[in-house]
Amino acid sequence: MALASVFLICKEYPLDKTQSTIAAIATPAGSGGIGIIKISGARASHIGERLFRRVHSKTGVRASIPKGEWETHRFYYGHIVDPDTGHMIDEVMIVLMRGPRSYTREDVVEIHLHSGAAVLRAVLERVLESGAVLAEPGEFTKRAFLNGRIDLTQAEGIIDLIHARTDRSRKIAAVQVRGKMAERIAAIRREMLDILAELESAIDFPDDIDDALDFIGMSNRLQKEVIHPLGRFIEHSEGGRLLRDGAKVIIAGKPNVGKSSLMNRLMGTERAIVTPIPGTTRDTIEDNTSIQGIPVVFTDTAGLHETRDPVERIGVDRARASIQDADLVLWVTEAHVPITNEDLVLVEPFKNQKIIWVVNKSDLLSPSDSIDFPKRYKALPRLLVSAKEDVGIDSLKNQIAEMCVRSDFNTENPIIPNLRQKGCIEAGFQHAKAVAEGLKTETPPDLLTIDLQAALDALGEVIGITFREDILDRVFSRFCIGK
Ligand SMILES: Nc1nc2c(ncn2[C@@H]2O[C@H](COP(=O)(O)OP(=O)(O)O)[C@@H](O)[C@H]2O)c(=O)[nH]1
Ligand SMILES: [Mg+2]
Repeated sequence: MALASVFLICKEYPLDKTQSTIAAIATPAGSGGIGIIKISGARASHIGERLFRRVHSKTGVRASIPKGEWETHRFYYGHIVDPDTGHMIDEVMIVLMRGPRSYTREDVVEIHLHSGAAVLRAVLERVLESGAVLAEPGEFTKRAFLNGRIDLTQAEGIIDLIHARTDRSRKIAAVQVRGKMAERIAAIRREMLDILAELESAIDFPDDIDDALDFIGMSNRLQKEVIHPLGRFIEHSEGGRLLRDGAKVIIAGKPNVGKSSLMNRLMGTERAIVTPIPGTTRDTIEDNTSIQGIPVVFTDTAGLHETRDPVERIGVDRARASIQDADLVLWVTEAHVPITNEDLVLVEPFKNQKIIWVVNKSDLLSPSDSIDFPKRYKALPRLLVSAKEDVGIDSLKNQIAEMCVRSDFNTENPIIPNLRQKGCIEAGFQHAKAVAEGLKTETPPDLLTIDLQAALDALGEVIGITFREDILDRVFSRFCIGK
């Protein structure tokens, strides 16, 4: 049994013991307080020994640490030297983390230097000369995955954590890094494996099928323990995408209604140019911000109208295109100008999208005025604001946040699949549904096991029990070098 499981691990995590030792600068480019060079692999400690000299604090005597005397997880103070000349390159702290107690589970050496491009480059060159190769983007994390320290969802969580722009996105990523997603998927798979075992025993002992198999019970179990939770994952992934990538909110309307002014108000900057001249904004302008912890990408667009000016026409076409793939459209009109048929013609093509009708320039409305709103658009959420006087902008932000993320969306302890994971989960969901249907109609067990196995494989791909090399490449290429 022990031997069999070892074999399984080797098959699933093809570990090449001869694989190269990798190195990279792990801190961002530019000058900073410190810069870190990270080395991982079998030659890491050898490289450390070759380049590092300990400096005795009292006598100032410099000496390399004898082979085998490096204590793991301990910082040493000293110099990195050019091994050919013995000249000091930088004053450093160095630490060796012997595998498997390291990020990659291999021996890892970190050199903490005085940052600065020239110093870092000089030391990295010596490290490479000493037998390391330059790491590819995400290669340290890829090794952590291949060596079984983390599963694929944790690796993806690490990327999301690095890229998280808001507190909510950070929390979602942290849940993945802790392995919560993998735990849930593994629990669902265990349930499926139980059912698979029952079906298989029925195939092995066909005479006992009627006595042994509780088709309806199995179908119910599948529904409750597998199909339902997978369905919840799929439902949540849309909210997750918004929290990860940011909601695309497009500000659109006729020329001169105050779109650019509104953009500036929502961003809190003077990003877009505002003038009384219609047609000032000719191209779309994009900027990132966050509202109540939700990352939002606002796009200001050229005013929609018929125009013969070719440059303006391109702007108008772009505006229309970005409206099409918006998560939310802020349709802006003016409070003191009656809504006309032209407005309705313009808004018609995207009436099926999420829209907030923003009635701007409320400051030009006298208290006795009322806005005559077209009947068929009365159901749309609408708000009266003044971009100029900063009136109603907070309510607008609340409305935007509410419409971007569903209110029943629990961001306290969220497990939300990303697009890749969602694809695998959907495949697992469909196969599991086919099995549940088949169980109800007493389909022969051998046919059911095919679908069940396909569902298991799809879920295995989520956590990386089964994986394809091209998928791994795609996942890890999203990292920066040095992670
Ligand atoms: N009175 C008033 N004028 C505004 C308001 N918002 C924008 N404007 C003015 O309307 C004109 C056009 O504004 P702009 O933001 O460039 O509109 P856009 O063409 O839709 O981008 C400028 O003169 C702005 O100062 C508002 O809330 N109240
Ligand atoms: Mg404008």
